[in-house]
Amino acid sequence: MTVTLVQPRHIYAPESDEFGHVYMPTSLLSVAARFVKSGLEVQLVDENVTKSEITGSVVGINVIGAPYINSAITILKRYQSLISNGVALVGGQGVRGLSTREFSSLFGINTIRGDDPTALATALARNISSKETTSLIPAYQLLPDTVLRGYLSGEFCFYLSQGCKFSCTFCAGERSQTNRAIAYGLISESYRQMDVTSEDLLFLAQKAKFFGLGELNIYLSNLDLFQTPELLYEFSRIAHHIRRKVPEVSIRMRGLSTVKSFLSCHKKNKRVVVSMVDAGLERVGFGIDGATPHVWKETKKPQQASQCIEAIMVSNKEYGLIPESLMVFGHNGADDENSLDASVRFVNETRTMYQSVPRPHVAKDIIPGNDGWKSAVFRPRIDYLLRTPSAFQLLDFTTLPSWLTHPDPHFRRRVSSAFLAICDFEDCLTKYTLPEDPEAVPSELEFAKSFNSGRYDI
Ligand code: B12
Ligand code: SF4
Repeated sequence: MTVTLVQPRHIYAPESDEFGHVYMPTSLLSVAARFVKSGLEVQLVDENVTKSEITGSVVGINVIGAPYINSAITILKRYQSLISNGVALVGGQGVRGLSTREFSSLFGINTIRGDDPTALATALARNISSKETTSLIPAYQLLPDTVLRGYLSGEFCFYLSQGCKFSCTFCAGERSQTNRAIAYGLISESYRQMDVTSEDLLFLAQKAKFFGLGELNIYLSNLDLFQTPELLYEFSRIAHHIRRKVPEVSIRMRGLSTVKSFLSCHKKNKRVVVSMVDAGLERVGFGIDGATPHVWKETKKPQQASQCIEAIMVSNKEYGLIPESLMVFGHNGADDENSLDASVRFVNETRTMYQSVPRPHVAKDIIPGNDGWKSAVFRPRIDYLLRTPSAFQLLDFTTLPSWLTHPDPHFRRRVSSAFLAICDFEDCLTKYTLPEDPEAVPSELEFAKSFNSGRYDI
C-alpha cells in the first residue's frame, strides 16, 4: 500500500510555479518514518517545492496550525476521485483540538484523524509505531538530495520533545488542561528516545558535511525548552558528541521557553544551561505574553514581571544568549489600554537594555484546542469558521485583529495599534499580515492576499 503524504503549500506563498516556503516538514517526515517502519510505502509531496501529483489511493495531509485547515480541505477536494475508493488522513497540531463532529464537518465523515492511533491503525490495517521511538532517517532518505540540501541550507525543526505541563488558556499546543469544567488532564513533556535522537542528528550533520554546508540551523521542537532539565542535559551531551564527530559542521540552535522553567533551571541546574550553550544554543524565545499580573492570572501564564526581566537579563548577560520577547497579547476580557501600553513598553525596554528581539503576536480567543474553542460563549463564531473554513486565516497570530477575533471595534483598534507599534521596531522579527476576511469586498480581500504574499512567520 502506498501512502502519499502532503505538506500543503504555505498559505502566503505566491500562487505560481516558484518555490513557496522551503522549510523541512518535520511533522510529516515523522509520520512518513513511522509508516515506513510499519511496512508501508510512502510518497512525500511538499507543495512548497513541487506541484503535488498524487497517484496512490491513501492520502495524508499535515495541518501545522489552524490557518492550514482550508488548504487541507482544498487538497482533499482536488483528489476526491482518487480518495473516494481509498483512505484520507488529516493530522497535525492544527486539527488535534477539533471535536469529532467538527473534524467530520470540515474534512468529511470518512476522513481519518491522523493523531488518533487507534483510528490510524484500523484505517491502515496495521499498528503504527510511536513517534518517540521512531528515527526520521528512513524519511530523510526518501527525499532527493537536492530537496534535503535545500531544507538543510536554512533553518529546520529538529523533533526533540513534545508537550508542556502548563495550561495557558490561549495556547492550542499539546499542553495540560486544568479547567475541570471542560476537560481535565495533566501532561508532562515527552522526549524522544535518546538513541534515536542521536542517530538522527548525526545523520543530518553528516549529510550537511556531504553537501558542503558549514552549519545546521536548528529550531528545537520543545514547547518549553528547560522544562525537563535532566533530559535536556542528555541531549546537550549528544550534540557535543556529534560536534566532535563531524567538526566541519557547527550546530546552531534556538528554542522556546517559559521564563519560569528557564529561571528554575538556571538556579538549580546551571550546568544544563551552560552545556546547551556550549552545544550551540544561541537564541531563546521567552513567552512573555502580557505585561501585567491581571493578564497573566486570567490567561494562567505562570509568571511575574520581575521574572520576565530576570530571565531575559540572565540569559543575555550571564549566558550570552539572544533573548526574544515573544509577546502574544491583545486578549479579549483580560487586556485593556494600560496593559497593551505596558506590553509595548516591556518589549521596547528589554530590546534596548538586553538586546531582546521583539516577536509580537495577536492573541486569538478561539483556536482549535485552546480554552476558548471549548467555551459555549464562542459557539456562534466557531460555527461560522466551520461553515467558512477560509476564515481560519483570521486566526493566524501574525494577522491583525478582525471582527471575528476582536468583536469590540474600539478594543480591536487599540490592539492593532499596540501590535503595529511593536512591529515597527527595527529589530522586530514578526512580519504582520492582514485579515483575508471572507466578508470583505473583493478588492479588499485581493489587497490583503497580495500584501500577505511571502510574509512567512518564523
Ligand atoms: C517547527 C514549527 C513551525 C515551523 C513549521 C515548519 C513546517 N512546515 O513544519 C514554522 C516556524 C514555519 C511554524 C509556523 C507556524 N506555527 Co508552528 N510550530 C513548530 C513546532 C515548534 C514544531 C513542530 C514539529 O515539527 N513538531 C514535531 C512533530 C513530530 O510533532 P507533531 O507536529 O505533533 O506531529 C505528530 C502528530 O501531530 C501526527 N501528525 C502530524 N501531521 C500528520 C499528518 C498525518 C497524515 C498523520 C497521519 C499524522 C500527523 O504525527 C506526528 C508525529 O509522527 C511546533 C511546536 C510543537 N512542539 O509541536 C509549533 C506549532 C505547531 N506551531 C504552531 C502555530 C500556531 C504556528 C503558526 C500557525 C503560527 C501563526 N503565525 O499563527 C505558524 C504557521 C503560520 C502560517 N500562516 O503558515 C502551534 C500550533 C497550535 C495549534 N494547535 O494550532 C504550535 C504547536 C506551537 C504552539 N506553542 O502553540 N511552526
Ligand atoms: S503557551 Fe507555552 S507555556 Fe503556556 S501552555 Fe502553551 S506551550 Fe506551555
